[in-house]
Amino acid sequence: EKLIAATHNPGKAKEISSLLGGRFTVISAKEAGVPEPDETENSFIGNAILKARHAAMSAGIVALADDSGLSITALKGDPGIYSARWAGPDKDFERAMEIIDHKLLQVQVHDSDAFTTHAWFTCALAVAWPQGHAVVFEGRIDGDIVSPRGKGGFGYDPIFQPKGYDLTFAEMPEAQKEGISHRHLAFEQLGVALFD
Ligand code: ITT
Repeated sequence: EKLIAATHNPGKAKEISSLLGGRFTVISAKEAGVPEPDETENSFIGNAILKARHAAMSAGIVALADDSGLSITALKGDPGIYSARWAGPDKDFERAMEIIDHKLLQVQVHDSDAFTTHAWFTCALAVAWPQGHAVVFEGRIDGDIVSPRGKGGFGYDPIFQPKGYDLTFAEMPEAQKEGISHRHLAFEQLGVALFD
């Protein structure tokens, strides 16, 4: 069975293929000729459905989309749904992580009561059919913002240390991150609903 992975993010695409575990013939959005839609919704769930539906309706094949991001408690949930946008058009996540560091320092200095290193990753996964129907599942993992460590993964992985672990996502072997991540948790929900 064919399925479009409606993402233009190679780090995500790799994790999605691996989490699907060979169950589908995965076609990338690029291969399917699906352009990137504007993410105009104001929630992970809304944007996941928007992306999946846009891909499925334009290509005529079932599509899976992932909308995800890092929410930081001391920054009132930022960058959240703006996680990709904070890296700018050049997708410069080193810069985005510096911005986060800078903002957290400001909170630490000016509003120490609001300071905490607590953060969480969210992943909303939507599956849409060419007729427009869609379902959506969400996974979340809590952790702490730390100084960048590790070279694996993508995006904000170097500064996120999940609760109960000594390693950041970027320090973990791929399989370890894949066994606990927000994306894994969302896939677990999807698996129970659609495949089991
Ligand atoms: P698509 O919309 O094409 O899928 P995108 O990168 O724009 O790609 P999002 O709008 O969902 O996707 O942005 C999510 C951002 O959150 C992503 O660019 C990462 O920087 C970050 N992110 C999500 N999951 C992550 C993970 O597992 N590890 C590190 N960063 C992650």
